[in-house]
Amino acid sequence: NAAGADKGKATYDASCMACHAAGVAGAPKFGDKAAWAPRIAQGADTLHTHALKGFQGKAGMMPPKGGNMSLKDEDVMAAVDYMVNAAK
Ligand code: HEB
Repeated sequence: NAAGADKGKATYDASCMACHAAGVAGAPKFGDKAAWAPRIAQGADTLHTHALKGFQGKAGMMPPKGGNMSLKDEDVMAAVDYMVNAAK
């Protein structure tokens, strides 16, 4: 919904953009369809879990909640959905 999308963007801008805008240290770049396609193929549950709990992949290290543990789970998941929608 619209409120969720706003929250997703706000969370992305505050806590995810630092790495995902430019693709720092192996982070899949915002809006890069080729980089996101195989990740999106894992399914939303896996992407949400990796963003919440952190994830060591081949490209690098995704820190739990992007390193901002004060974020609410629902806001982190909204940020993931915002990033996924931008890369479809
Ligand atoms: Fe990140 C990855 C989300 C922040 C780094 N990420 C990622 C993914 C997602 C995300 C969904 C995919 C996963 C899979 O594929 O499974 N992030 C996110 C969010 C945020 C973030 C939502 C906010 C909260 N990141 C971040 C930061 C950083 C990062 C801040 C830096 C420090 N990531 C990253 C990397 C990666 C990621 C490096 C890749 C990993 C591999 O290897 O693959």
